[in-house]
Amino acid sequence: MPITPTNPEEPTSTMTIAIINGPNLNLLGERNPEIYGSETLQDILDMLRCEMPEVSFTHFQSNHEGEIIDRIQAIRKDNSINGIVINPGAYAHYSYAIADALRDIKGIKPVVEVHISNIHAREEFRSHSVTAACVDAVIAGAGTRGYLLGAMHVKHLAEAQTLKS
Ligand code: CA2
Repeated sequence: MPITPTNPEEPTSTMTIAIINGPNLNLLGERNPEIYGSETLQDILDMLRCEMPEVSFTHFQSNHEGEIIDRIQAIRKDNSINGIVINPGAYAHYSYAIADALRDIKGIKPVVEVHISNIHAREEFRSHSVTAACVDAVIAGAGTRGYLLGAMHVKHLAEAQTLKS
């Protein structure tokens, strides 16, 4: 974690968490409020920045599998990013390629998978996540607050990792 030397007597460390959202999540807030609520991705980011002002957040959304994999690979190499909160969207249910990319970062940087809806209480195909085994924790059904819970857990794991190193 980089140390920002503001006051040499009180060094403050900057933690950066990357938020990744998969396909169709750019439509949040526009349709299906009964399942996904009425907040947009921008509302979620504003909430994260308001609730965790000590953390810096980056955001990436894509409807394309390869772009999500490229982003995960870039974060693995980027020393300024401490961990990831990812909602892989429907890719969670079948993308072995994203699962492989997440498996490659596992143990190096903390990753929490978030689903806004309770995927276990919906259609059968949604109840299995192939990416879940490749991350540190999964939060499903907590609504958009799941991103905050995920970010808090990533922060906790990243701090624990720093203490060990
Ligand atoms: O519950 C979640 O967060 C999901 O990851 C959302 C995915 C879905 O395929 C997963 O099974 C569960 C899809 C998000 C689609 O979001 C839309 C929002 C508004 C309008 C259309 C789609």
